[in-house]
Amino acid sequence: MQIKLSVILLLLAPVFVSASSVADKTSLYFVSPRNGTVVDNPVTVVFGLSGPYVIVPAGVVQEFAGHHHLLIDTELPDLALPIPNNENHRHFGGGQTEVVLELSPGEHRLQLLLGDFAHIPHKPPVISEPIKITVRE
Ligand SMILES: [Cu+2]
Repeated sequence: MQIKLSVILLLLAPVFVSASSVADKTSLYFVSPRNGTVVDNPVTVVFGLSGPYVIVPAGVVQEFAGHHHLLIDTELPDLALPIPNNENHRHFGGGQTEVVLELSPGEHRLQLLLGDFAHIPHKPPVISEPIKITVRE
């Protein structure tokens, strides 16, 4: 009985670890601008993604795939719900990997969050480190 249980656990283990290990191997980051930089309008923001996750348009149901969301001057939303769609939560459902923004002068916080076909963060979520930039007058 002990042996059978061990075998079952061994067989199940990869199923439990795969989603988190795939997320761990994935890196979501800003190619530009760099954290802490001072920039001029318009600001070209380039999204970087490396690892097993890939970018697909919204609506495409595919494992370890999603589309970019840019969070502007806001904290992370509820990760169990669809990401809000407003000025502070921009969706790139076409599969875009960059955007040109006009931002008000001053400091801004930017963060990237991947969402699935239904705009819901993955489990576990794929999130970038937040960056701070300063837009010149
Ligand atoms: Cu979305």
